Amino acid sequence: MSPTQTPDQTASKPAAATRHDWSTAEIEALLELPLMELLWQAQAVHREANPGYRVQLASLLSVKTGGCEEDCAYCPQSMHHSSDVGGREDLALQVEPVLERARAAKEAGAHRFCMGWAWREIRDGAPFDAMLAMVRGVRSLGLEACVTAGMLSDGQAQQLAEAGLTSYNHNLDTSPEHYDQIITTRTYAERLETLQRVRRAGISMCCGGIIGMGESLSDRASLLQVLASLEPHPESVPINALVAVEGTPLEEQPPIDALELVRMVATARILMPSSRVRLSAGREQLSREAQILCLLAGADSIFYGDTLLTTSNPAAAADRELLAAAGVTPWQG
Ligand code: SAM
Ligand code: DTB
Ligand code: SF4
Repeated sequence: MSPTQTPDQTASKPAAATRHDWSTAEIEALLELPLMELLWQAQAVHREANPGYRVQLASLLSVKTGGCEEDCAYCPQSMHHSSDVGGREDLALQVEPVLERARAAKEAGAHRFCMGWAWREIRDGAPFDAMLAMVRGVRSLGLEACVTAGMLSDGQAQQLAEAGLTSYNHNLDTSPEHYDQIITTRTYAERLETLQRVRRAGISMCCGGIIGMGESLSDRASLLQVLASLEPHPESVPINALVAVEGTPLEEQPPIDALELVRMVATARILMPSSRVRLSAGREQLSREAQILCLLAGADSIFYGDTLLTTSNPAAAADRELLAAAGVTPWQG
């Protein structure tokens, strides 16, 4: 970890007994537990790891939007899909407008500022230099900084660490078995290699996935098995429900039952006691009560602000009301 970084996890979190050897069968059994039993187990773990039930608010900004070479079936930003809005790069070289957004996010109560680039991989040059300046700027505001921008080299990871990057987001998205149904332009192994580069540079790892892409229960268990076998566990684990965007190959996917998301969150919490489990895309489709069940099941972070990357998210005021109704307190930036 670079000296300028803050750890993803707080000192108050106890080092709960963690395992990295969960089998897919054990995980599938957790996912299938009677809901009340699953929630009880998850709550016991969550309460020990996060006794104050604090929730992290992470704001998200798309710096480079669309025109991506990868063919991820869920993603509206792929150039392979008619949903693609084309390579909008208006912010990619403009550090100050991005920092303006970060300041506004902080003022609204965000604790982490996440920035996304619709790239297959980071390339050296002016946009990467701007990314480094954005990271330095976000950190100097006292916010955690997270970047998601595809694959990277060891040297680029090192430069991001030196700029003070808190966390790099790189999702595994689904199980190794289901992967080629979703993405054909890269492999699971490449994804894992990037994650190792992030780790080697001392940057926290943000890695999770999406449910609702036609995967089976055993695919969900298998994704969680890969995540839980990473040592240490990813410091943050985003659990997304597919936002089925028109023009993507998954546009016709039926919405998941909210309780499936509750089960996924609860199981992630049991497997990775000290990780931040982020209730991510798909919250707009959830009732207030379903979101509160996810918080009860162990989610301790949400995306905060009215847009994700290209799709919408609940309004900030609605989220403040949600947290107040649940009686949980956000981390202060
Ligand atoms: N290009 C980089 C990459 O793929 O790692 C960063 C940006 S990418 C949009 C970040 C993550 O957003 C994806 O890994 C995926 O998990 C999530 N995502 C993208 N589109 C989504 C959708 N329609 N529904 C839910 N999650 C989505
Ligand atoms: C993550 O797991 N989910 C966020 C963030 N990491 C980068 C992105 C969700 C994107 C949802 C679709 C969109 O807005 O384009
Ligand atoms: Fe590109 Fe990332 Fe979207 Fe895949 S998920 S198409 S890599 S922006």
